[in-house]
Amino acid sequence: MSSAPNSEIQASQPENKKSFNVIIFGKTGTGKSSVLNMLSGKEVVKVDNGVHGCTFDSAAHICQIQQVEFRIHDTVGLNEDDDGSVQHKEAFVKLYRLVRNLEDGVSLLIYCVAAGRVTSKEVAMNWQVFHGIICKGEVPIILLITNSEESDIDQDVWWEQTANAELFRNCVAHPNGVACITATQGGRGVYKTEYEKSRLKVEKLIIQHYSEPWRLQRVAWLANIYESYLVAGIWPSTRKREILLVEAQKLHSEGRVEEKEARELAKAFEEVEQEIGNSRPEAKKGFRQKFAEKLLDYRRG
Ligand SMILES: Nc1nc2c(ncn2[C@@H]2O[C@H](COP(=O)(O)OP(=O)(O)OP(=O)(O)O)[C@@H](O)[C@H]2O)c(=O)[nH]1
Ligand SMILES: [Mg+2]
Repeated sequence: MSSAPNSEIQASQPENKKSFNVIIFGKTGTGKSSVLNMLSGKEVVKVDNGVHGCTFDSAAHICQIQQVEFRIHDTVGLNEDDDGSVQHKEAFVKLYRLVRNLEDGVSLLIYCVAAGRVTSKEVAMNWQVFHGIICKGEVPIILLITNSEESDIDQDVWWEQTANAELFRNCVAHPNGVACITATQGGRGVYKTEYEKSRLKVEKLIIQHYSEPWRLQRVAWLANIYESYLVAGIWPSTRKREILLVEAQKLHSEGRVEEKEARELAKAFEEVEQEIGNSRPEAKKGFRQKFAEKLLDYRRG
């Protein structure tokens, strides 16, 4: 659905017409699906009040904003309190698959949190997972604070309030843009006005911050994923090996690496993982560097 033209928006738009991938992420129930519906102009995905999560698979819908086409992906919520559960692992694997399959790259991430309910643990985990897996600082992230309709303060003052900004700063989470929004029209449309304003705010942020698609080389990306979960400590070892093997095989079958290199890749990963698997988070952050060195050693014979 096209939005009304907004003269305030100054955006440099890439010339040729293509769609840009945008991924919405955040904890369960923070309004991710509602944001997608809001941008679509109709209910394209189900929203729910349930505490156990409503979206179980990612879904993508095309939204037209200011003549630019975006493919917006709704995702499964990652929750800090069921760390290690089957549900959590499955959610993680689904996100991993989604990103891996986006061959045409990612242009923007949208992080949803609910006003008044956001915790530092939630921010730390979600930010780390997405920042670590997907972009390593390369893909812009906008932060949407949903459920803002009840707040007495001027909506965008929320971010300026020390406690909130500090919560994000402490998690080393620096969004490129922030908006407080209402992502539901409410019963009998009580929030219709806030909802309409919110849609314009989100559209404006998307147009201002989306970038040319960013793709990570598979090998480097695999190292990123490893580093992220090592630091966050949220991936079970059997799953790690499974994914590592599948990825190494895929790289080989796609002709991106030689068979020898695929074997070296798997071996280097395993060795570095054993070396630093039980060490402290700071040491784990050196995973990619160690991995690169190890791989070089193998290549030198
Ligand atoms: N009051 C209020 N309710 C909202 C807002 N955004 C979403 N909701 C409601 O919150 C509930 C959860 O919204 P969803 O969009 O399903 O949240 P989600 O993040 O997709 O949830 P999962 O798919 O379970 O991860 C629904 O009942 C929405 O109507 C908002 O800004 N204000
Ligand atoms: Mg959902």
